Amino acid sequence: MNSTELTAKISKVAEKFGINGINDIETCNIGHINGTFFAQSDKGHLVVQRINHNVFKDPAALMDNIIAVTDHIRKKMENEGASAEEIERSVMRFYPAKDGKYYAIDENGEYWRICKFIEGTCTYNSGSAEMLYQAGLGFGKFQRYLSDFPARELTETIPNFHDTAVRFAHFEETVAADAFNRADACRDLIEKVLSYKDTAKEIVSKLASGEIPYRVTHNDTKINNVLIDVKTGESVCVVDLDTVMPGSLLYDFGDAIRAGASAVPEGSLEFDKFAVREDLYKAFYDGFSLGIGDSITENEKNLLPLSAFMMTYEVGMRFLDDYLSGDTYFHTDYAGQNLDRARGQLALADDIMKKKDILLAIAK
Ligand code: GN1
Ligand code: MG
Repeated sequence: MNSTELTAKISKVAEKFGINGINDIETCNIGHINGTFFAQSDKGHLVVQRINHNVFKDPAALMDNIIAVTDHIRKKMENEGASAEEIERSVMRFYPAKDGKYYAIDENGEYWRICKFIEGTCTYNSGSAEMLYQAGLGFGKFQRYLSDFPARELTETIPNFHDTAVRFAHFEETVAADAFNRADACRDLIEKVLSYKDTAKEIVSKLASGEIPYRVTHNDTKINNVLIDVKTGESVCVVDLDTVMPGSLLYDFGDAIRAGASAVPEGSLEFDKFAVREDLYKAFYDGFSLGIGDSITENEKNLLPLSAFMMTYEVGMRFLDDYLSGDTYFHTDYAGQNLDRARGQLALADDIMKKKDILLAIAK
């Protein structure tokens, strides 16, 4: 789409929300799932997103979740004495469409939503210890605000999202089918994934037995999902709320370590450089535990290093599964990108497993 076509497209979407004067559109290239655009308008700076409804089967329920969660956080902040201005900056604000729904469907059956752009903020794919600390604080606080949210009211936007055992079973089926004849090109990685069969069950079985509690969690805590104030470097707002669902604190901790505490970021082709950095792990842990308050249990604490392994392993397996399935889930920019992503993540997972004891000592 050229820029005139894009302006026409976004303008037409915005109209459904009663928003006019669209200009200055920028395409956001971060994220593997939704389509994201920034635009100026008569209502100010906006984030316009096309919801991937191949991934999110029920966009209406997804938006109900997001509105409920953001309303809840706003109320809690208000009760804690935060100013209206601070709340506006800290919590995502979505615009209703003309029909009152928080999404609109275009002529091609695509789902769109619009929220306010929070000025003076940016995101990082990787960062310094201070940045990791801030990201930890942001995600920790987010979980604390939702600690009394009635989980029953949330729709599971992607069933079994972090059920690593279910994902493992799916992976076995994908390998057996090998529908695109790609398995021979990556036997080493397939064997690696399969070698962790028993480990894959560990966290989900502890959740099922009640050894660790279910909580309302974010479930996609890449550090670029926290907006950072460009002037102060402080965390401002947690974004990408599509997967807020009942889960485990470990999912949020582990995924953030995977994405933020690696020596090289996801997507790097320097496969031998994937390694967990202990300083970044500690920084995230410090921020996260401060943000979440005293509710982290001893069992959860003991499982933090395993969670970092698990989330890295899980996404490595998901990338490889998608590669073997013909690249239908994660957006790719070149052939073989999901295989490359898998290679990096599985190398990182191995490194985390090797350093489990060192990482455990950090949180003690
Ligand atoms: C996807 O939303 P986005 O693109 O940041 C994925 C996450 C993965 C991540 C890997 C809904 O996140 O689970 O960890 O890619 N989101 C969904 O980069 O599947
Ligand atoms: Mg996401």
